[in-house]
Amino acid sequence: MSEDVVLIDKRDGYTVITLNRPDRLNSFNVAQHEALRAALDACENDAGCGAILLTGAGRGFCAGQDLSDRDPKMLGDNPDLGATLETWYNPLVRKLRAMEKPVICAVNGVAAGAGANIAFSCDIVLAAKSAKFIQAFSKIGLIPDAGGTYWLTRHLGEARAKALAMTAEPLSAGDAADWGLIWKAVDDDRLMEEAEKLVRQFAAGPTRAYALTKQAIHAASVNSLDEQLDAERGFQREAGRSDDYKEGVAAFLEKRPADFRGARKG
Ligand code: T3D
Repeated sequence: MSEDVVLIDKRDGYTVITLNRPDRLNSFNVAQHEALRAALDACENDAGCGAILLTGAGRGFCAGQDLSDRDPKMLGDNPDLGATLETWYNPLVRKLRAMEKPVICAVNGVAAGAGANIAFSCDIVLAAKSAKFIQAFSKIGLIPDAGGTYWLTRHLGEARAKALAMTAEPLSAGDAADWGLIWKAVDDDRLMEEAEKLVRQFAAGPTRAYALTKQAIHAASVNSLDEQLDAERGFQREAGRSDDYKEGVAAFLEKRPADFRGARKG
């Protein structure tokens, strides 16, 4: 039953995962959480999957939590939102960050609440120019979650983080790119083409080097320069032991395109 709330399209070397509850702007209910988790686990364990493309069906990317599951008239007592974060949103953000394969997010329309912050948890975010990012939480008496307070503060600084979180004003895709929250805003009709070009490039690339690059960049946000130089030494030592490194150098010297094995070889 949960399959069709998330569509999984395995292509040559990569997988496209589409959140698929368009009549609810792909907001999360438990079924969609379960299906997305299973899809990401499957990608993680699939030797033929070198990269992941996450997007949404219909006119939105994701409107965060499905609020019809939080209707006070149905629930009576307030739900324990700490528990739902612990069970669903926090593991999702951690999984996207820790995934050893690049995760590209194509934000096809509005991304609100946790939907915005899940997009920011991906490695590379492209957004349609018409898309908007909305920290909708304050409108319902909540704080930004799914890493929102982290992404906004890290990428934008306190002034913009607080204003976006407390006003819940929509941020255009263009401003999100100019402010460094996402990689690029692209014309709506070119979004999927651009995203697929990128994901195909990663699928044919040195998967282990990408994983180590992610880890190194994540470590940089807490390390001193000395610590980071030491971390780079360790990561580069590992990258330098890979067949993909040998192939990359050989291809350069032989003036031909590299034929990386990447995820296909583990
Ligand atoms: O609860 C926990 O577990 C804690 C975790 C919380 C994480 C969170 O994400 S909390 C924040 C939840 N999200 C929101 O507050 C956003 C709510 N949605 C909106 O503010 C607006 O829908 C948008 C600004 C995103 C888009 O506006 P618009 O005008 O383009 O579309 P719309 O007409 O509002 O929405 C279209 C339909 O989707 C509509 O249904 P209808 O009237 O056609 O039957 C609307 O009710 C539905 N929809 C949109 N967002 C949600 C939703 N239904 C349930 N939950 C939603 N989040």
